[in-house]
Amino acid sequence: MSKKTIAVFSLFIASIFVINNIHAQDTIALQHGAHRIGRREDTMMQRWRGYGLGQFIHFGLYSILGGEYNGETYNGASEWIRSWNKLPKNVYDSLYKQFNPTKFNPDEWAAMAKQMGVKYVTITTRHHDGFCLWPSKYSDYTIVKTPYKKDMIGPLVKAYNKQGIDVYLYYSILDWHSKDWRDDIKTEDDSIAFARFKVFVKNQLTELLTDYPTTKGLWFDGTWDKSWKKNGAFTDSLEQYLKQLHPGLIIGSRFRADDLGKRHFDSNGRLMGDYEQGWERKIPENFAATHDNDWDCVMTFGENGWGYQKKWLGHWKTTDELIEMLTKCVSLDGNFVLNFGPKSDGTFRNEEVEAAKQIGDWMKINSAAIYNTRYTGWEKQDWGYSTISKAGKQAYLIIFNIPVSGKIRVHTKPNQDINKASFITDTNISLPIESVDYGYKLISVPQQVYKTPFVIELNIEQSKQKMKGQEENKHV
Ligand code: H79
Repeated sequence: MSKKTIAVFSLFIASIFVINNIHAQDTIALQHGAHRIGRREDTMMQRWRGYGLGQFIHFGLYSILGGEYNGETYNGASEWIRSWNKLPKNVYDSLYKQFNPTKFNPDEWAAMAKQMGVKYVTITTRHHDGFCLWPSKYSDYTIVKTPYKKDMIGPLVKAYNKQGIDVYLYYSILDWHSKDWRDDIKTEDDSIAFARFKVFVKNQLTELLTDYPTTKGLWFDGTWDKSWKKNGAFTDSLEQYLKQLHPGLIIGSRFRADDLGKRHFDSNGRLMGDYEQGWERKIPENFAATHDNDWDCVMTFGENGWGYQKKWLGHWKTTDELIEMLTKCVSLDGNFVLNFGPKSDGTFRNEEVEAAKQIGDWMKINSAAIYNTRYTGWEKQDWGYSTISKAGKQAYLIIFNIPVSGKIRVHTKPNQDINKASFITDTNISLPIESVDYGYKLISVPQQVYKTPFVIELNIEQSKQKMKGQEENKHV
């Protein structure tokens, strides 16, 4: 061996030693931690990333009560009413005998979603009460036992798909109805019962993916209990099994636990799942808070409560508030998913119908700012939020707070210049652009009363060099 070969070989050995050491210092050895670092980049996940707007549907036995029992209103979320001690459990567990959504029309549901501009829908196949909206052969607590009798999931999947909307199935791991479900495993009996429950869950999930093959992903819930967290190896193998069964399947981070029972992020802080699924009724404050992960935010119209609620307790969000939330999510690389809780007859409350229509009317004009756009990386300004097309040629300023000056201040990245600014509603008319110190651009809009959030479209020119006047805003 020549001296040179020995030197190269020694360097190689040394580098392996260093790499291993870095890992040894940084990481906890895990068999069931994250299996991927960074985002999933396949076609299905890119499609997911481009959705922008989604719809959530909560429909089940709780829709009958609408958050009330015996003339009293339950103070919690309506789909949690079974856990209220003023409602006898056997009363809830007999509700299936009157579940009969005779006015349920899947084509109407899908048409409403299409008009609203949603690209994907997540439907509760089974909430925490364990009641199944599809005729599962593994359960005796399903739609088949109700006066309605017919499958609801199949027709919904078909109707939404016909409108070009992707379907995701919500499935809660919690099961208040099952004799085998446990919130913790403390005894041998618990262990035996929960082993049966795990087989049941695997069977039901296999059944759902087999019976509804166009399903794009599963939205899991109720995975926070100790029983599930103590089963990291099982949850990992189940996720891998589901993905093999259904290539391309999308599963968020609210599903499995690692070796040490950590959820969402493993014990080394790495995301487990295809996107971060922790943003329930809340939105990241800024891009740093997303840790550069894919994510979606699921949101209610009211303060809390996902199933139909007869009386609304607290604030009901206006269309402009919802559009602002949608825009904020998309500007931070997330999707916004708005929840609907249909009434037990299968129709939607008027407020939801009206809001869906208004959002759809806005989307018809402005959806280029929402679909297939991403985080601009630009300095956040007080007037609203910015998004940019995948190819980076068009950027969008979604304006909620118009400055008194009528000047919209923008700071692009150093290699981006703005060729043209116009209202998205009329790209033939150019708005004046003025370059000022420290790389800012001021876009002037007519000073008038704007009644709805509006969008300014920018044509962006990308260059390898810094544009003139875009030096960093350094302190002197
Ligand atoms: O389906 C909707 C809600 O019913 C469901 N997720 C949305 C999409 C949901 N269930 N529970 N939660 C949301 C909040 C969970 C709260 C928790 Fe706890 C606090 C879980 C663990 C601590 C509630 C209190 C459950 C156990 C103790």
